[in-house]
Amino acid sequence: MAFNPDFDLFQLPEEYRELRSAIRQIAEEQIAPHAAEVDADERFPEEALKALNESGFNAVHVPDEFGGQGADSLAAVIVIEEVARVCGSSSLIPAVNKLGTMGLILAGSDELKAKVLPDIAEGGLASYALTEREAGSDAGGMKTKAVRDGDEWVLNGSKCFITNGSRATWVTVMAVTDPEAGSRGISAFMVHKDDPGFRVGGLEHKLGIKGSPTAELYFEDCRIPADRMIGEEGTGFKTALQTLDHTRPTIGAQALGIAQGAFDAAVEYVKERKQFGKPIAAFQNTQFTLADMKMKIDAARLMIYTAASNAERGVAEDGGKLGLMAAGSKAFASDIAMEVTLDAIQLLGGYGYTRDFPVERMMRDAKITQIYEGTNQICRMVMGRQILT
Ligand code: COS
Repeated sequence: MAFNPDFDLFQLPEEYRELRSAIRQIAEEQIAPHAAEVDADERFPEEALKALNESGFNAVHVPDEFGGQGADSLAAVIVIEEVARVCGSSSLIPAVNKLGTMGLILAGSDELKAKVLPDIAEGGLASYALTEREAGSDAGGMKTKAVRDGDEWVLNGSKCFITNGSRATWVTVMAVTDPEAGSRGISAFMVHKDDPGFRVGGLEHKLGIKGSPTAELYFEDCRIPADRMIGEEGTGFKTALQTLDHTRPTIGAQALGIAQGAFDAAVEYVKERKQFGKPIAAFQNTQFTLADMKMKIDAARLMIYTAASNAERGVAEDGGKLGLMAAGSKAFASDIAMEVTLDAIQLLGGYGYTRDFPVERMMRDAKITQIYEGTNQICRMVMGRQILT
């Protein structure tokens, strides 16, 4: 019993339903067949990249004047959800392309947008470099510095846990430009992979999302032209947090897709698997578990679509209510993705624990969604602050 948008959700306009069916077909035909191997071999999902690039689903959020499709946030989360339903690693292609360009779209000059965004629309990847070894949840504690030298900025430092970082053409990098000014002394830059002094370091060996490289990035006297700064000097931390207000729902969508994929696999399995002389679907325990899984998935979907739509509705940014639902939908969807994938494994019993079925991969992929783009504890903190203001 796969998710049926015709009766599982308030009716979305026709264009979104058509979009879902188009991306679902690509995901099932061109991405799903490679998902297990991508995970087992810890290799980049080249087939997914090609399929997404050829169909234009790689970065639907890029505005049309910069070569993209100008799709809204709801369309972007539907694309990510449908790819994640078959392959969590591959869903990070559209998700991180948005994360790595959102700051630029929100706060950058048209000249800088014209330089970067067409590259991403045409198939290059983008990344977002905020986190450092000693600055994770406390993102404002970063040490990477940028010093002005004539018409250039010179960056020194390193970033870690950068999703798709080793494959990115363009990276949004946050760096300290005024060490005395706290979070108001952080600025954001667009760094190109060929900029002198930019180097990709080691890759992490991870529990899940093994097809998506998680890289260290080094900046060693990395020189970039002054016009690569996003917005004004000192606004980089705000841009970074505003970005997350727009992109946490995309991680929620990734979690949602993974949960839906595990649910679909479990439903299929329980109808086939016989014990005590009948399909295990006939047992009330199975039915109650499936009912609980479905309630959680459907609730998460409503939250994510609402959070995504808020961006288009002009819900206040700059620390306003946009972040409340964004953080909440991400935390909720990732928590239920963990629960649902574990339930799916339990329903499949011993087989669920093997690589012969996708649910163990989905459980491992789900785990990261509780951690990145703000741990769910940070998301609750963001919510708490906004509820009380
Ligand atoms: N949008 C715009 N500005 C924001 C904002 C938002 N959502 N949230 C906070 N700000 C502003 C504040 O208004 C403040 O500005 P002023 O200095 O002008 O007053 C500034 O940013 C600093 O905010 P704050 O004092 O709240 O910062 P903290 O260091 O206390 O906390 C948190 C910021 C913890 C919320 C932030 O560091 C965070 O989200 N951390 C998690 C990082 C993360 O998600 N990492 C994953 C990276 S992607 S894998």
